[in-house]
Amino acid sequence: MEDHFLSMNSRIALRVVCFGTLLLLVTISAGAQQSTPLITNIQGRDTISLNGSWQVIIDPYETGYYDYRFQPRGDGYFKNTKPKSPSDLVEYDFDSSPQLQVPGDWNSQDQRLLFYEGTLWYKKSFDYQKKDRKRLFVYFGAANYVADVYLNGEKLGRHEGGFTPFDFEITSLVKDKDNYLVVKVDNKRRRDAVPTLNTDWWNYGGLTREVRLVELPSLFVEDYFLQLGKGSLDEVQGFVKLNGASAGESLSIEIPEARLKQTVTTDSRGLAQVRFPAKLQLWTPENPKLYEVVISSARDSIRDRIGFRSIEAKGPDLLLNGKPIFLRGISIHEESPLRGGRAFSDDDARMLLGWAKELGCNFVRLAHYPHNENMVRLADQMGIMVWAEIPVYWTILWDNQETLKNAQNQLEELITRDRNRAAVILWSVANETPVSEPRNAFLKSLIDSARTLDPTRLITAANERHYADPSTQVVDDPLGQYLDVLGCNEYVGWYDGLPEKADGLTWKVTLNKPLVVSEFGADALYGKHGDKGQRWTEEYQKDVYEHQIAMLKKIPALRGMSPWILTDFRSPRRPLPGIQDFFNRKGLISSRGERKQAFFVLQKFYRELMNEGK
Ligand code: GCB
Repeated sequence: MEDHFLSMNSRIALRVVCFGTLLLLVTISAGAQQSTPLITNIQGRDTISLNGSWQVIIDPYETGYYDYRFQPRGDGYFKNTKPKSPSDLVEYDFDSSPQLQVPGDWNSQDQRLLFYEGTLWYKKSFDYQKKDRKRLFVYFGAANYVADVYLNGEKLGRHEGGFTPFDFEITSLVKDKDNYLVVKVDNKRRRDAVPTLNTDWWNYGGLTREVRLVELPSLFVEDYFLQLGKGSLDEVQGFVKLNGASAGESLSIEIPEARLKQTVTTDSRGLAQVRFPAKLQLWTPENPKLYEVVISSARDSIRDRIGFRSIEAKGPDLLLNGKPIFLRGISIHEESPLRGGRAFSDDDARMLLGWAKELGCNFVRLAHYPHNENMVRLADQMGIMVWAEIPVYWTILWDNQETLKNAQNQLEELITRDRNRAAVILWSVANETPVSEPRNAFLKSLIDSARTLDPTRLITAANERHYADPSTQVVDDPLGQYLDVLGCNEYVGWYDGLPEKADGLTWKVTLNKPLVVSEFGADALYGKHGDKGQRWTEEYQKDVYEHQIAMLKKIPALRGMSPWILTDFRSPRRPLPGIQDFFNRKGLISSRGERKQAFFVLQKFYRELMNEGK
């Protein structure tokens, strides 16, 4: 299996998508070690969970990694060394160290770690019954932010980016007994990283999503992309990629309920193009129909539940399956208000999306980074359309090639993971980024990649707007020319004047494209009451929503909105004692699950829209 142990000096990832024309994107990422190609649909695989208690060592000085001359140590904590005799000096011991739960951020599990930004080592031991002709991978749902992964003292690789999955093949390293998997996770913020130093959310560190061992046959379905072709309502297009295969392997794609079966053959890269006519019940928010799809090769078979629908922008209209829609949305951070900390479980997803439904939403903006896969899968089942985004936020280093590569990689991992989900209609490449030539070029390059990786969905970004004169707001960010949908954040009534300022504003959108107001809002502490002119009260927040809704109704190109935000969330930028206490209080729901007055204002508006058939 040594030849499959792809990792060492460079990675060449081939992603080929056929939608009319054959597009070939070759990503060559240099770097000392890399993960193996991302495996799609881990949930559909035979896996062994490594979730649960892991031993941890807090290491703010990175003593487990560097020696006293600050050179990487050959005998770092990843060796899990034990003293061999009473005179041996070993200054750490995983087995008597404290434990943390995985999945889970470290900040919300130990009060001492609430503000911690640095390195923490995780260790999990396991036995494994090796199976003939099976390959074994270790899969991480996400680790924030840089993860260095070791098995039995050997380095598997490094992954950068806090919100996307990665995996490593461990077939040749795993033993029957006493394997030890060690992960160094470092969440120090860096100027050149994605996101950069400055954000408005908590920098939750650690193994924040699940960890699994994945058993696969020698030739296995690594990735697939099956959706209706762009603009089509009756043709499935895409590809299947067979890992370990060369030309001439036969694959079938079956949708049993629709009595459809298609056979295709791989090319020299193990890749098979797919295209077949299919009369299917289309996925809509009202009827989120998912079909069981079975992909089989001689030695592998995987099932998924996939919805089929089309999404297009035509002039200012958004068309779902050819029919105009309005996005009744809300923005959501990946935070579990009741438990505290990063959301990761099915229950978390059910709670957050359940609240969005209660509000009357058919759409959520999963801000400001890729949320966990459960969330997107549940949105698929519940009929909630999704805006998915990467953490290109505020002032990224636009001129830095490494930063761009990093953002590209996060985008590729997000799209690879989620492009079979009908719920996802929009990929967003950025949030509130300041206009400049280098920024435009950086984002244009991300937009191009997104289109290559997925030609079926619409591309957006949450941009800003400016004043042409004191009563005219203009949406004319130059990035708009490359986008399908114009996202725009504005805070009239909170950072920008008082609530009634909205009444006198006219909006101009220079391009003939759909506009989504991707943020507006105001902070309110649940239970704090007063005059509507008093900041931080529920009355003030409610007033902002009332004036905003009246203003938004008058924008002709408006095709959706995702106010900021469903629930209060932690942010180090929000220190005001007694009010914020390190929470951004723009939630319509408090950090204890209580609905604020503005919740009901938005709910009423969304009900009106629904009654109008929107
Ligand atoms: C924004 C950001 C969002 C912040 C929000 C706020 O424009 O996109 O991340 O949390 O404003 O509350 O200031």
